[in-house]
Amino acid sequence: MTQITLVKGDITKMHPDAIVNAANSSLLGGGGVDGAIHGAAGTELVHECRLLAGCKTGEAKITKGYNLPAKHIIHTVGPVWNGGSKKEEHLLYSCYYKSLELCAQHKLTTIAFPNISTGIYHFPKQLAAATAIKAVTDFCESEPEAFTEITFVCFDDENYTIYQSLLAATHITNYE
Ligand code: AR6
Repeated sequence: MTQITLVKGDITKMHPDAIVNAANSSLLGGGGVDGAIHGAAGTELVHECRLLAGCKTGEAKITKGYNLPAKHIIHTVGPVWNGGSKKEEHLLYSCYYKSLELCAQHKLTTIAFPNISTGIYHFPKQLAAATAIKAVTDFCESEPEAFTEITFVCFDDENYTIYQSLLAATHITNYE
């Protein structure tokens, strides 16, 4: 049984087995949550990232967490919102699903996600939240024993409010 948790705050302060980074395809750092994660993890992170040779949109790669409280980082590249006709929804779903698959392959049982693509990449927040929740619930249905806890970490009030109401409507009540 997986507990789905909603929190408001900074993902770099959290202690799950893995936190997810909303990276770009270079994996070499950037702004937003990516900048915060690289800043908190320290410069050794970018050295490991260089060895990964980038990442395609909708895919995910794993590194160590270095100075972060989280042991690992799953780097995934969300889609840039382009009006909705460029498979953005499918690609965002894939970011969440493949991050979970990669964690499960490494026997990691707790994971925290930021709201991928909803910042600099301008994905509409309501659709992004619905897509994220769908990917997580689909994964939990197919592999109910893989995770003990999956956390959605919202940095801004708007995302937090959207997740609160969507999770309530989905009857997922194990959130803070
Ligand atoms: N903890 C949790 N969430 C955060 C934090 C934090 N410390 N900081 C920001 N957010 P964004 P994207 C939220 O722009 O849209 C980078 O330059 C933020 O409020 O970080 O996927 C990459 O290198 C928003 O809801 O990522 C890429 O080039 C969410 O994280 C590009 O930005 C995602 O916003 C990726 O854009």
